[in-house]
Amino acid sequence: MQAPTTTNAADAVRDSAFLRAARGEPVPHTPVWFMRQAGRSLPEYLRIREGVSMLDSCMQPDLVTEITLQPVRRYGVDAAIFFSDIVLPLKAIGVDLDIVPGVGPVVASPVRTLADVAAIPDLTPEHVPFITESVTRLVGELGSTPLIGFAGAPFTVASYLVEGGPSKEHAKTKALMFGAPDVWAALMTKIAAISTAYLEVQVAAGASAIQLFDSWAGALTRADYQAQVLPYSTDVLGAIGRTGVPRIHFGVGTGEILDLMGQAGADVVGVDWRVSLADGIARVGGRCVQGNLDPTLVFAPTEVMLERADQVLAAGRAAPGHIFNLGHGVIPSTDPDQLKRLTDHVHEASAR
Ligand code: 1CP
Repeated sequence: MQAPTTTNAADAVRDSAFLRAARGEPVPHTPVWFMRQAGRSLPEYLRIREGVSMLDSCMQPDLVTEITLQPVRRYGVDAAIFFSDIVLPLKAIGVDLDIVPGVGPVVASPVRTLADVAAIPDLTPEHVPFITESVTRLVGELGSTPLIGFAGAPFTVASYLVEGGPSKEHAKTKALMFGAPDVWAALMTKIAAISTAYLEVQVAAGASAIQLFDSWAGALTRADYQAQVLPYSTDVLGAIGRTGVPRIHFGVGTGEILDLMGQAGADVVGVDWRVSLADGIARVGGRCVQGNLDPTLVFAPTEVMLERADQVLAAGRAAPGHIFNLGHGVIPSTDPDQLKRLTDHVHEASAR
């Protein structure tokens, strides 16, 4: 009896609104999920994380499974995003780093030289058995709901490695890019291989789509993005393309480079809220899009939030496929009830 159940669930996932939209196929309703839907805006998340550090929680399959499922249960979103962090693969291969509460990822010895890059090992599945276990368990628990795996794109991960922590200007990272092209190329090549291997582990264990987060790519000029960053993200997306799962490519403040991000080979391009979705669709020409309600609209009166959601839905009809999302992650002080109302509204207003 086990085999037919598994097959039915796999068929239902393949036929889900989320994966249909990512492939540009007709959908019963516009699928919706929220970047950072698991995490600090949920009281059940805060409770389960009490006394467990962020990185430890990412390495415990029971916690990863529960935290990933929490927003699916609460909101009824069309996809789960795997609970982890973009620096987790670095931790797993032995880079000395921590996620400091209220700060973010902090790296003990920032990367500056070719020797620093050479000291970073490649990632193999043996480094991350807990990822394989967590994804396998989750796919079993999720039934017909697809699981999105994710990784950081080379530029965004490089920023943490070079700066040593969160940064607004990414000045040291860009200085390395401008001034030490050999170190830059070696570092970006190394991170691209790590992100690819990390995504391959998630897909092999059953993730049915992936998102490549290049959150800080909007800090670059078009020319620098095209010459110094795009080729490495293209390598990651190309490698994952061979697995057959849809690929989403997202960054913040990327209006000026959205067309280039589309050229990196993703099936779906994430649009942040600063660009109107209509403009975003025109810029990525012919690709599916994800987005892009301003994440602060959850703090507006509900009717205002829903009116703006309707505008996003209407604009999304011009794309071959549209996945509704916020234009960046859920803000921690967000009222979960607003996200529940938003999810229900997207489903009802877009039902065809
Ligand atoms: O203790 C805590 O709760 C720490 C907060 C936290 C959480 C809940 C961090 C630290 N990471 C995460 C989980 C996480 N990170 C997820 C899974 C949850 C979900 O989406 O539902 C994901 C997808 C990420 C990805 C991530 N981490 C990105 C890309 C997405 C984005 O928001 O742009 C980035 C840039 C990071 C780095 C990071 N990790 C944590 C923080 C606070 C940050 C940002 C720090 C900065 O401003 O540079």
